[in-house]
Amino acid sequence: MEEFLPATRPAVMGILNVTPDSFFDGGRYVAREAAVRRGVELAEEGADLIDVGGESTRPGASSVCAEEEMTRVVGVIERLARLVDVPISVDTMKPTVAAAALDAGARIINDVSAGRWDERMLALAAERRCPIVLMHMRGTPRTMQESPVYYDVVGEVCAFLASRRDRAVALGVAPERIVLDPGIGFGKRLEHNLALLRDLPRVAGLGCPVLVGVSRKSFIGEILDLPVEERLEGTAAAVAMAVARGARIIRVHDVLAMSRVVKVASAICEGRWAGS
Ligand code: HH2
Repeated sequence: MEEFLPATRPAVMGILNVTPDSFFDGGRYVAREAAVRRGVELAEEGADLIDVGGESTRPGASSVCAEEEMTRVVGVIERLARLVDVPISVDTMKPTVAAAALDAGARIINDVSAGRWDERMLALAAERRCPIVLMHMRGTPRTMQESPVYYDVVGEVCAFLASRRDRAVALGVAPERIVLDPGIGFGKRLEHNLALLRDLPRVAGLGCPVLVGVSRKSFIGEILDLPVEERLEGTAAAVAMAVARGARIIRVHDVLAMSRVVKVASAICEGRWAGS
């Protein structure tokens, strides 16, 4: 995965949801042209990676069949891969969608089920020798917010991620191609999300690059009592803290603003910056 990450700071992954129902950008980029234009804009804003998704994973979202998901993402990835020099990841739990996306030019798989939805995803990553993001989630998007209970959320998430990493390695994925993600907002209450961000160094201690997705999520809305459109500053605070605690990839909607946040937070932590 290192080949896709900047040497001096964490990477900024721009979100491109080709869906009618995503919690922030749902419906904005359903038309292929609009999605491709947004992808180019994300690249121009400074995205190091672009994550293209065709199925919303917001709490309670209903699932989409593989054919529909493919129709949404494959054409967009094909066009975008020709237009921008930014590696594209595909945000999907379905190996058939991931395979078609890789054929169309995506280079990374982002599986929020960590290969539990369909374990053939791990075999696919092994076969294609591509990096894969393994994320922690309780249950499925439909059920994940039904009273999540943990005794030790950080310990349980770390144990889950370690076991999914080991499973991926057993199925042939090279350890250096694995990225781990604590799954902020996926089957977690506010206190669980805060504990995971506070104790992020324990997740990073598993030895793989860590991806964190906090962008405009509801835990920020709960703290500030603000709707999704007004969570930019809260996102900035969470991004800066995630950088300080060892995140290597930050997944965000607002690439221009958050890449500035990442650069300053990282310069403070590392004492170096681009050009230093
Ligand atoms: N969060 C979302 C979707 N995919 N992937 C990873 N690895 N980590 C995340 O935290 C993550 C993710 C949810 O955000 P978004 O894509 O904006 O919304 P939706 O699922 O409604 O499309």
